[in-house]
Amino acid sequence: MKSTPRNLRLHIGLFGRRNVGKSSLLNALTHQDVAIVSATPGTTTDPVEKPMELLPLGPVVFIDTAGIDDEGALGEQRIARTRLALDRTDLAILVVADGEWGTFEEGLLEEIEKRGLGAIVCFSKVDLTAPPKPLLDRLHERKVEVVSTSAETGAGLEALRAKLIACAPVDYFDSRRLVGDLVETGDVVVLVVPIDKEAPKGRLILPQVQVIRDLLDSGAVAIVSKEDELPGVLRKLTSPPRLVVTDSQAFEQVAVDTPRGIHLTSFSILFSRFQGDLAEQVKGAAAIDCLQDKDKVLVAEGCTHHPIGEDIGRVKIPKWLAEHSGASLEFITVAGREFPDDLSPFSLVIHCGNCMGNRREMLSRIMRCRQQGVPITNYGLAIALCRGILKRAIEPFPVALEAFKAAKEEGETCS
Ligand SMILES: Nc1nc2c(ncn2[C@@H]2O[C@H](COP(=O)(O)OP(=O)(O)OP(=O)(O)O)[C@@H](O)[C@H]2O)c(=O)[nH]1
Ligand SMILES: [Mg+2]
Repeated sequence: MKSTPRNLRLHIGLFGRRNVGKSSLLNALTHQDVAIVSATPGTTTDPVEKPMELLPLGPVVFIDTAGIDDEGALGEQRIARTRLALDRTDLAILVVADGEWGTFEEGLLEEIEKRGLGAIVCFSKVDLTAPPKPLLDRLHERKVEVVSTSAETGAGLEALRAKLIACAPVDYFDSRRLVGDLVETGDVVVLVVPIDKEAPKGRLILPQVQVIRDLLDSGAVAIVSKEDELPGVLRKLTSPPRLVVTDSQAFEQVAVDTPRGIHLTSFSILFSRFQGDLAEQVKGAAAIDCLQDKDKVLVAEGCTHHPIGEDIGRVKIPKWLAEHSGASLEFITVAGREFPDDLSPFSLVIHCGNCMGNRREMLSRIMRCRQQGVPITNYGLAIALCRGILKRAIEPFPVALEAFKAAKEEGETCS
């Protein structure tokens, strides 16, 4: 799989005075020692760029800048370089420590807003000092997004992640590819589409159409086949296809008919990656193996009228889950905009593929689950897990495969 080009990554800039904890915040958010931290003001002298996967947003670049309240000639050069970093920024975090807010912060916030960038004011080091109430009120009145964090204790980091989702520019969510980034011009991809009684009359469903369109946009060739015809299609091809994508419900048969050397995945997995967070939702699928009697499972449908057969969320998934887990489970279904704030009663959330929905909303839901420690997966991933084929279906996505293996190891004790 090709990595995401830098220009498609969301660029998140960390700005603020010297020593306010910008580099510490970056390290805490990413769980890595990416940037040098010290008590000496002016530690970061040049902007540092770090491309990475920030769950659940996806590929981002963090720009850790030099603190810009410097004086003198050297300070001016630093200020100039830090301002240049604003040019590459999609979303700015303005870090403030000790409630210190003056013309410097005002100027920076104005500049960020003037450029039409998303802005989050982050009060850092809250383990030492709480942000002053009058300042909080003022920022609130101006509708500025505010969050309080401590890199030391980890407080507020999840809230900051949630704000990053809420404030990321719309085009970031539109720039992702469904499947086109997995193929090259001329590649052949076989799509397996069962035509059963649930298939709508006379047409394909939207996720299938979107996959075909995205393949065409990449110059790839899409062959569409029912599951019974797949072995014949594979025999007729002079070289193996780049990828086979199947409807989750036909996965078992398709897995048998597709030789091991060929990458195989499902429409739901492509949609989890495109609309949600595949690694997180794969971890959620692994949690199915930990379900116990009397556990409550929330089934969330994005549409009030689900296009793929009425009963998948209400009948089939509950049946398969009960069969697989052997537990007597209680299912609660919600649809459309409805999604509970309090997820604590639930042991698992199973969401539809969200093919009609918006990614920001899906990520916010995933985020809410993460914050409350409730695993979340989607229909197709849950089906694949119940049928023992999830691992193969995520082989084309190494990050998700690693997340799954780690979750399975962790879940062995099901604590
Ligand atoms: N108690 C506490 N100390 C913190 C926190 N975050 C950072 N610090 C300390 O504050 C000092 C400065 O942190 P840095 O992360 O280097 O700050 P910076 O904004 O990157 O500084 P420059 O690169 O010099 O502009 C270090 O001594 C950190 O250990 C926090 O949340 N709590
Ligand atoms: Mg620094």
